[in-house]
Amino acid sequence: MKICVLGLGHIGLPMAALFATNGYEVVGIDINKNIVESINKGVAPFEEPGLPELLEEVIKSKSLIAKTEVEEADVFIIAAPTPLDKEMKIAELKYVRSAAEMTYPYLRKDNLVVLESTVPPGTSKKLLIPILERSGLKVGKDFYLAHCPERAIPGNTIYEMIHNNRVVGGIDKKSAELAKSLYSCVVKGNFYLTNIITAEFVKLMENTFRDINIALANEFAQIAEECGVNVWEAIELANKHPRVNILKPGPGVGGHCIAIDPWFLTENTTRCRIVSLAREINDGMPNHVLQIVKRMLEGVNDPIITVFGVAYKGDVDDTRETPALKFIKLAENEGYKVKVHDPHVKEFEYELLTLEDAVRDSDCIVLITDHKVFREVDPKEISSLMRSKNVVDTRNILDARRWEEEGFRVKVLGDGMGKT
Ligand code: SAJ
Repeated sequence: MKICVLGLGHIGLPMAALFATNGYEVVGIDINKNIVESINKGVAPFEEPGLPELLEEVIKSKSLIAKTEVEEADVFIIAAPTPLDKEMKIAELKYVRSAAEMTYPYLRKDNLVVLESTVPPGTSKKLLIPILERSGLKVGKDFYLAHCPERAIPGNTIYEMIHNNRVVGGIDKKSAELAKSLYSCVVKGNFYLTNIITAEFVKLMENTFRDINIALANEFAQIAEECGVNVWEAIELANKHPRVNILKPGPGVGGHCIAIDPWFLTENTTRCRIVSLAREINDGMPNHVLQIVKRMLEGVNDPIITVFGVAYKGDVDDTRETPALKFIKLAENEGYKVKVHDPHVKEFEYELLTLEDAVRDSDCIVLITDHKVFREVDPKEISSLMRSKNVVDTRNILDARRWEEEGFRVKVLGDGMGKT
């Protein structure tokens, strides 16, 4: 059986490699020539644990080949990105549209098309089917269509692709069954079959649920600061309740999913209230962090600050929708000079400096990303380089006492018991 995977990003590439290692002939398609070249050399174009080894194996065995043009296959999997139009807060579906347009000339009787990309409810029916039927084939009669949204988390993608449960929505029962049997050679989790729009909706509900719960944690952090409570301790205690599981506050929500998918729900209805509010609270966090920094640096002339971490979360190199960017831009608008350090990230809108260069003459370290390496930074080694010794820890990962012993003033987001 031959599978054509369209879109070799964070989801498409690992999925293509997993199919390839499980006996399928896989052709991966991407419009970006550099990505295609890199994959064919066996080099993963982004950081993901386990992917380099997997890729090396399937490229060597030729079970996966990357190309820029679609070709005939038994199955087409569309894993194109669905970014957010930031001004309008609606899904930008041009990549899904163009993947469908690239597919339909090669569509043959009894083919299966699977949409993996996260989309607003109704997209498969309203956008995808009319394009695919330009082939002259009828969905449900001549070809099959399913939506099989991915739930794997960046940083643990390979494991989760294999072990997570999958919701599969079919345009009809046969389509869902075919998609299930295709994925079951890779996926060890359970399958739950439904119709196509429900599958689209479920995926958005999952990520919206998470966004709202992070917003709640962020609101608790702000209330705790005003009430003189340490929110981290309070959350730990509240979570001892058998039915409570509060998430962690932080500098905002980033990544390609949680910060975006809730808008795919709001664009389809006038009834979203809590969903939009959660987005607003989470998007307000970089500004809240800046207010903390401002209070710490009151009276400092020409302040220089150092941002620790621009990846959207710990131990990944991914900066998509990172709250760090908004924080940096707001800080610059405030007149601060901002220096950036992130040992995981290779490319960013701002120059990435070594630890020493980033902290030299700085007045404050603002820890945005919970990379493990930041826990290991020795305050003793950098304290003499800094102009004034201040740290804002938005993830509560530093050993505050150790930093304070070196003369640093430390403020932890959500800690209303702190001294500043
Ligand atoms: N965050 C917090 N507090 C928390 C948890 C996360 O502030 O307690 C922040 C993170 O720092 C990050 C953002 O939220 O900026 C999102 O991180 P995440 O770890 O929740 O999720 P992603 O975007 O890396 O991956 C998610 C996964 N969702 C989860 O529910 C864990 C994954 O299951 C989805 O499949 C994926 O999005 C996707 O593709 O939709």
